Amino acid sequence: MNKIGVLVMSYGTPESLDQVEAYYTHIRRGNPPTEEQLKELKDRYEAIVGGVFPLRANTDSQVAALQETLDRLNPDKGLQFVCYQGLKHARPFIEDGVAKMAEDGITEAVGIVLAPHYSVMSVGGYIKRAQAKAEECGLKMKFIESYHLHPKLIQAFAERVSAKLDLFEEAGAERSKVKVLFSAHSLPEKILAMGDPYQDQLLATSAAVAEKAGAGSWQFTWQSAGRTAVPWLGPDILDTLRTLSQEQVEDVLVAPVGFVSDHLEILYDLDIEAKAIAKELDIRLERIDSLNTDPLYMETLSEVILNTQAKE
Ligand code: FEC
Repeated sequence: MNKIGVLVMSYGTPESLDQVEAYYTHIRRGNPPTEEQLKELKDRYEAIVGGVFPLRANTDSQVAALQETLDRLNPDKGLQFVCYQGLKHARPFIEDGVAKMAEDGITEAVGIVLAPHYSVMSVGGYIKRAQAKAEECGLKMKFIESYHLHPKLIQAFAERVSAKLDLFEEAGAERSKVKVLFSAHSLPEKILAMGDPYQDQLLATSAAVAEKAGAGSWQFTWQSAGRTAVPWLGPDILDTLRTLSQEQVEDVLVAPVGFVSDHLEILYDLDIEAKAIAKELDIRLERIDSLNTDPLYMETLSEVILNTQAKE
């Protein structure tokens, strides 16, 4: 049977607290963090890790669920799609995943990132590394750059927004007055001058989800900006909450559409940090559930992967 490799790429996370330093050093392109920076990051992990680092387990589950969905949806029974993991900042690294495919005799593969929106600084970086390794291994690879408006992805996010709006209503809030705050990981501001599509794609996803979910009032905000000297895209969610409080907004639903699973940037930056600020401001802040292995998300990924073959 003909096999097509699927390189499923994700951010990666440490597997234990003593791996945090190496992980952080990798994110910082080989520059080790200061003691203070390391402690600050370890403290954040300690606040969310219940024995296992959530992103580790979630990426495993997503890849397993994607494999099952591909097996089910693939109409060509003479062709098998085989998933491999390739992580940006932890093992198995992107290069390890590509090398493993080559070792297993795979000659053609598709690369996809567990992040729906393209930026040269995010998905572009994953693709560049996978492509370089694929060339070295003599593997032919195609890449999916974004899937931010796939109808099933929009449906999955919209169902989550709508379910949480129902809860606000049950608690006595006026549905149309709940502010839906779409969010995504910030990036350095310089991407705008580079004509990067990241911001526009995120706004397009937000508008489509808001429309489908019938959200009366929504806006977009950034979150999780890096701790570096360069300016990052804003406003940050913490500032946005302060502004909303001044505008007498009492109910806020955050929908982090730039992320697809539970991890530090959701479980700490939103569930702990943003919630604490909201509490101070007397705002009721809720968050939509993450997609994780939502069948609609798995079908989104499968359909875009299968489509790469149909176009030939
Ligand atoms: O749960 C976990 O262990 C990992 C959570 C995690 C995800 C994630 C996703 C994205 N990042 C993106 C961009 C940057 C840029 C820098 C940067 C730094 C960090 C640090 C940690 C971290 N990121 Fe991350 N990111 C996650 C975790 N990220 C930890 C280092 C400490 C800190 O700044 O908080 C800055 C690098 C530099 O110093 O130059 C840029 C983007 C995404 C969303 C797309 C994707 O998933 O790839 C963009 C999850």
